[in-house]
Amino acid sequence: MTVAHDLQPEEKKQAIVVPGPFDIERIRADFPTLHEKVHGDKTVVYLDNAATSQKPRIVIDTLNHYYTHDNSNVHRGVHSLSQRATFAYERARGKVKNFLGAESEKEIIFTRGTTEAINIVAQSYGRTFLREGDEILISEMEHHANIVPWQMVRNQTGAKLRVIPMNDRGELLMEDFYKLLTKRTKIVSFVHVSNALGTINPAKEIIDAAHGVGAVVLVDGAQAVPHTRVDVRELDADFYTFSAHKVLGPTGIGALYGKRDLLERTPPWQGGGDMIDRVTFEETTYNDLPHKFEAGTPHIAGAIGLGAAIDYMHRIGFENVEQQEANLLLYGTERLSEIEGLRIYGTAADKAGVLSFNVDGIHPHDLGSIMDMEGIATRVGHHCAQPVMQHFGIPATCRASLAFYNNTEDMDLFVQALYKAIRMLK
Ligand code: 7TS
Repeated sequence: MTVAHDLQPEEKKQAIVVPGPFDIERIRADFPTLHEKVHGDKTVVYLDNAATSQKPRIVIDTLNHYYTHDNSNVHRGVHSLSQRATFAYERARGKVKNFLGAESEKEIIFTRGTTEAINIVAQSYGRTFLREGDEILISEMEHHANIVPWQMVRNQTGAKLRVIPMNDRGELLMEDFYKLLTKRTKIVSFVHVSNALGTINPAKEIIDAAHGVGAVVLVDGAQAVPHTRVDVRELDADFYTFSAHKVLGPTGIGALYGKRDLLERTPPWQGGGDMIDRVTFEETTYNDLPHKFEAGTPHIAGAIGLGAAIDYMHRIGFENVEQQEANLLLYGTERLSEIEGLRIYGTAADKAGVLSFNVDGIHPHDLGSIMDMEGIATRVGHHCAQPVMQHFGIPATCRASLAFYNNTEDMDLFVQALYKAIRMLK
């Protein structure tokens, strides 16, 4: 029986929130950090959402509630607090399952984030099944988290790493993809939405083609799930990964989705508590899915906080998220295009809310620092996608990345600060 005391704060609130039309100011009021001041009296204009999102009050309250009322270890206590913690943790898994459109909770592994999820697949699935001469296919626009783990497993197994090139708009060259895809291709691992360019890749087409040659497909969804509804069964992805902190949740938690039969066939990654069935000094048998892949005490509060974040995203609604971000992207692109000597990197036909750019003769770090003095939070650097920078022959870009809680005023303040920085630096 659920008593009122057991309710997580997001559920109490859910009971009284009536979904209404998209009211940006009311939404912004839910995010305390959007009202923070920096450099004295400058209110933060947060345009670094691809690095991490801000957190709504309900997520912060949920973490607080868990540590205040339910804190205990999961899966091992007969006592009430442990049962409450286990209930909340496993319920969060159910929310992730629904969020991704998975068939079963057994297919949802909690990880530290996208990076850990990809490493698990590379080291457990990849290292077990790859043979010398097999090929792993990734793309030119991958985050380092979807490059380095494959290089490591390549070195361990003798497999080869192949790369799908892109054009100067930041679109994958699909003709080259089809040429690279052969019977030797065993794993295709690609980014759903590029963090450095904003490109939305044709995921379904890539997955279907990869399945045509018998390859297994991992999709790095770190930049997709904050902006669009994802359905892993519709996509037919074999593995799908994301990080909670980019979609309103806490850091240190994320998820790996894997098709059940694949996860069943894949050996565990780490050994320890929770992932075992029976242990003797001679041998160990492993726990059922998903626990087989969750050795040790997990980030319990983080998972519950992610559940609250998912509930919040559902209340906003992905139609609203997509509409708001598309409007801001269009507006931002137009305003930036008016600036002399400014080049936008990433102009794909299908694009998410990322504006990566440079201004002739100015180092992006200088732009970023001066804009910060005005309260504008952008990202400067290679965005952990150095091959993208190499493609364009540049060391870095300045990147403004959007979320549904940004508004037109944010874009105006950003562009105004950019003009000021250019005047100072030219
Ligand atoms: N994949 C993509 C596409 C990403 O954008 C990121 C993080 C990761 C993987 C790694 O995620 P993590 O949560 O495991 O660290 N991207 C960025 C970024 O664009 N700026 O900072 C982090």
